[in-house]
Amino acid sequence: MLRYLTAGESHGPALTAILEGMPPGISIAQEDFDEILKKRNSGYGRGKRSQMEPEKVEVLSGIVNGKTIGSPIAIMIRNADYENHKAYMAPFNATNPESGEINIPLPGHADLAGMIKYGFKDCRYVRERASARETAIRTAISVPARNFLKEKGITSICMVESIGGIKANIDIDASKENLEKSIKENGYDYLTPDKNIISQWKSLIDNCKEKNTSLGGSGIIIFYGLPIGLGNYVEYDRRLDGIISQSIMSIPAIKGIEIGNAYTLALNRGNSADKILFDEEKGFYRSSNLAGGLEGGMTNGQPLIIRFYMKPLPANSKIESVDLRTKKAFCSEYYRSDTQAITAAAVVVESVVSIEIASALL
Ligand code: EPS
Repeated sequence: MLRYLTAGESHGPALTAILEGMPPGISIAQEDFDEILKKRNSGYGRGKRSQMEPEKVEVLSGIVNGKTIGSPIAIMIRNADYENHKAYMAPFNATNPESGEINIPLPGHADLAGMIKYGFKDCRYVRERASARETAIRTAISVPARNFLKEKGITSICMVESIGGIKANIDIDASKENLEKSIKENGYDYLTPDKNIISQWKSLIDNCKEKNTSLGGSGIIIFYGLPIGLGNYVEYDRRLDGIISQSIMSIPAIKGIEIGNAYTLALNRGNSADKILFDEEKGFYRSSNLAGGLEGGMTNGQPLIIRFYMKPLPANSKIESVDLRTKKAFCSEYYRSDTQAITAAAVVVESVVSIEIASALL
């Protein structure tokens, strides 16, 4: 079984992670980290912060000469923006701690509940750790798991399905090769196989950027090549659908997930299960995949199909809040943000699920 922890504040010196349980002998290259982090950071409509971070992974342990050695893997990404926040984020002898105070809790963020929970007098420390910046290191620490899965013939794709209510036309039953090819051709900016949607998404993003608002959306992740029986039905906490859901719902701004055709099935009356068929050549097989590859908490040999739903990010202008010092109504102010981060979220969802699938496989 794999387990991992991350540490790091958004504007602190660095993000770090330790992954324990990877077997020895898995090939890993520096470029594997570079490529996946570039993909996470590339979406059209990402904010200034993502452009200022070089996202260079430093491997501190567990990988020697391009292969895992079975011991815990520790990695680090330094935050370039720390230089601009040192006055209040330095671990010792901060020169101006008060200058970092955040006194208007941002609605939609962890700010208010977090500061009350810990008894902080402002929101800085909550904002720093609750920030989606943390998902950079979660993406990076998925690389050993991704490479392990690839060696076992398990691959995945991630894509954006909708931005701001404008939905792409995606045939999820198309071959993996075709989907992958179209996504690649359309580029990391949009991460979608539907070329025709891009101009609409672009004008929507440009429009929202001008107004300092942000867009919600949804994405699809598909895993191929999974054997039958990953996960378990015998105990609630070993059901793979539950494990996967937790990992996805822990990503900031993700408010819902769907496995297979769940939301459509919920409207159905009568049986909506995928028939079990048998053929000498194929063995047991299914002619449909409404269940999205999971039945009874286990993989059933079909592609695993996951959708995630992300809310707009809250750092937009003028949401009603309260000034913590005066307790008077005070609108939150615009703070630099991502106009859309659904492209990034798609990569992050694929990353956290890769770790859980690798863990189940082990
Ligand atoms: C985030 C706020 C923004 C985002 C950040 C998540 O950062 P900053 O506060 O520095 O402007 O850019 O996401 C990332 C830095 C990232 O790498 O994805 C938040 O408050 O959650």
